Amino acid sequence: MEPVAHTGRAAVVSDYYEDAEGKTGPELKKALHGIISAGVTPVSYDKVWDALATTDADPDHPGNVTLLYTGRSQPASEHGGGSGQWNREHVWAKSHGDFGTATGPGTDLHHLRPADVTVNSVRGNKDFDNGGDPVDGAEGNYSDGDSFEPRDQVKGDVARMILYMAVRWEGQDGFPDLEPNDKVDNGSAPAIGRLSVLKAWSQEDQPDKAEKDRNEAIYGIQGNRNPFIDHPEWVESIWS
Ligand SMILES: [Ca+2]
Ligand SMILES: [Ca+2]
Ligand SMILES: [Ca+2]
Repeated sequence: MEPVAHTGRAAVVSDYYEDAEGKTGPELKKALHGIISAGVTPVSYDKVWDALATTDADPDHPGNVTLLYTGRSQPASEHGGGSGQWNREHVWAKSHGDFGTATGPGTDLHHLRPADVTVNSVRGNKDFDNGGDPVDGAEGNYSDGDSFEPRDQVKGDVARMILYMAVRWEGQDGFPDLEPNDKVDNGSAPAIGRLSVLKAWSQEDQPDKAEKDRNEAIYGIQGNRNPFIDHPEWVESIWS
C-alpha cells in the first residue's frame, strides 16, 4: 500500500499538536485523545500483515521486517502460525479489555508488531514488569508466571505503545477504556501494568530513528501519530 505523503514534517507535527499547546495532566490527555482520534483511517485485521511489512520494514534488508522481541530480521512473507514464522503481536494484549480483532484497538497499528510465533506465545497476555527467567531464543527478554520484560532496545517502545493505547481508547465506539495501572495479573480487565516500570522504561529508552520512522509510516497509513514518540516528556506530564 502507498503511504500518504506528509511533506515538511516539522511544520506538520507542530500543527498536529496545536490543540495540546500549553496543557498538562488530564487536560493534556483529553486534548491528545481528540487529536489522535481525528482523521483516522482504520485498518482491517487482514490488512495488518501488509501494513506491518511497511511500518516494521528492515531498512538494511529490503523485503524483511524486524521482529519486536527477538530483533530478528526476517522476510515479511514468512508470516503465519508455525514455529520460526512471525505473527501479529498485540503489545496491549487483546484479552485485557477483550476487544478482539474487530477494526478498532485490535487493529490499531501503533501497538501491533511482528513477533516470533513462539516468543509471542511466551509473552501471551502477561503484563509488563522487570524480572523472570531468560526467554528461549529471545536474548535480553525475561518472563515469569505473571509478567514479561522485553529487551532493553524496545523497552521504551513498549511503554509508549501502551500509553498511546490508554490515550487513544477512552471507552467510545463500543470499545473499552484502556488504562495502565501498577499491577500484574490484570487478567481480562482493560488495564495493563506496571505503570511505574513502563515510565522508567520510557525514560531509559528514548525514541530512536527507527521508532520515529515507524510513527511516520503509521501516520501515512492510519492517519494518526503516537504523541509520546514525538513528545516523550508528555508521559510524565500525564502520569506524574
Ligand atoms: Ca513477574
Ligand atoms: Ca527503543
Ligand atoms: Ca483510556
